[in-house]
Amino acid sequence: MFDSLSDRFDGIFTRLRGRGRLGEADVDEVLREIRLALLEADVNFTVVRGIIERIRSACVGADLSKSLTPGQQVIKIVNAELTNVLGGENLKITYASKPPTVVLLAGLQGSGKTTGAGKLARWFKQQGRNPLLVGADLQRPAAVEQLRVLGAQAGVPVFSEPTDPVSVARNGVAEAVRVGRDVVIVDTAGRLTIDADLMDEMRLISEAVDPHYTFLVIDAMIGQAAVETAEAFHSVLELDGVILSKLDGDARGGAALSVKEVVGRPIAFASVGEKQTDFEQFHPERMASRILGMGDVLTLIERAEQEYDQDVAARAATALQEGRFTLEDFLEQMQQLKKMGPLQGIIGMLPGIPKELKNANIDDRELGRVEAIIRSMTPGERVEPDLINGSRRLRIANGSGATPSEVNLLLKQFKEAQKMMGSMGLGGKALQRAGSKKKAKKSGGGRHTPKRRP
Ligand SMILES: Nc1nc2c(ncn2[C@@H]2O[C@H](COP(=O)(O)OP(=O)(O)O)[C@@H](O)[C@H]2O)c(=O)[nH]1
Ligand SMILES: [Mg+2]
Repeated sequence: MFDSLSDRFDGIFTRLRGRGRLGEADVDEVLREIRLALLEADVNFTVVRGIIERIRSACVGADLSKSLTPGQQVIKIVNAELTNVLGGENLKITYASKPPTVVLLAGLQGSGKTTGAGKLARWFKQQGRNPLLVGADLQRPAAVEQLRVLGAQAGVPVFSEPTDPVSVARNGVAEAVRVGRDVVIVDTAGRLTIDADLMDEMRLISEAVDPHYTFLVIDAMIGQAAVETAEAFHSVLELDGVILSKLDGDARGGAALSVKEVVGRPIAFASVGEKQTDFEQFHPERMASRILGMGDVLTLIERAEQEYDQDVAARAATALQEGRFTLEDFLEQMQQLKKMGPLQGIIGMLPGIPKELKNANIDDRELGRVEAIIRSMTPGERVEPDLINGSRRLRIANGSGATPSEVNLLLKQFKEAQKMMGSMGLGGKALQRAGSKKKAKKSGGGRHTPKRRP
């Protein structure tokens, strides 16, 4: 996800970290590099100009010449700016006081609407809702069938009928009222390009169901062309947000970084793979730190909470928070990890993992080896790896069928990850921050107000 952009930032920041004080010329050079990196990532030109101007004025305001760690200051400023460009806060869904809450999906053909509808249904279900999927794409007979399969996977009923898209949508909402479903997700037909027919149909469907949320599904791979698509749909439908799909592909970041700035609507959800679990709420702050190579521990923890055993997740979170994440926890995580799908994706979210490791093809066999090594340690060694001297290392290696240097490598990597979490304050501050945000949300209510107040 945004690999080339991440790599560019990685290079820029690695050079920065080694620097002492930064003069004006140094800042200019960094800004030039950031500008190039963003343009290369297919970010809209106007957006790039805005980003660079804001970073420059923040740098001037921060008076880098006085700062002891100017490099880190710059990274912080860039992180804040990327977060801002990606939408600042994440969009919070509020539910209609008189159900159902109606969600309309729009988008070009192949953008991922139907897949997204299924994922969204699963997501709402996880939030404790009872969604109904409505198949209003009657262009191809297979479209409704595809939705039925996805609905069955998510355990969510699907409504459709061989009439016309507008009637299906309208009757779908009536059906939800009748059977007591509190969220309706309407999947619609797309076209290969924006045309008047499509826009007319979408407008009529929208008028028929009066949606609380209209989401445009955008394929992240189309880069800044997303801006044009979003503007066209926005002019007819008044979008509430974007669902960015196929972020697992070699997307360059142009779509994500351009849309909010130009259209003024946030990215609400991100789809990161073909499986139903490959779907998450979009968090600008986390995405920014992922782009900047700072890892994404919060998303990892959130996903862990969904897929993991709750107790194990709670223990891991506490261990992280208290800065005592041991090999014992690590082993427990390993077992849970297997449930969470492609390892590659998970590793990409961890901070402090070297690039070589991220690119390496890590499979379950290697996971098995790590597990074997940790299992060959005594409980004491797992809590305090510093106990492991030469002879203990040999014993562990023999016991697990690994070489002593493999044992060493594992210990080194574990230590680095532990140190990184500590120094970034991810164990403590970030989690506390997440906690206090949750509280703030409860007392303050949702930030996003639906257009219609039933
Ligand atoms: N890799 C990947 N594929 C996706 C993602 N979202 C959708 N797809 C695939 O993209 C294709 C088109 O998706 P579909 O939902 O049918 O698009 P629609 O025409 O807008 O309804 C399908 O083959 C999906 O499996 C994603 O996030 N990652
Ligand atoms: Mg479809």
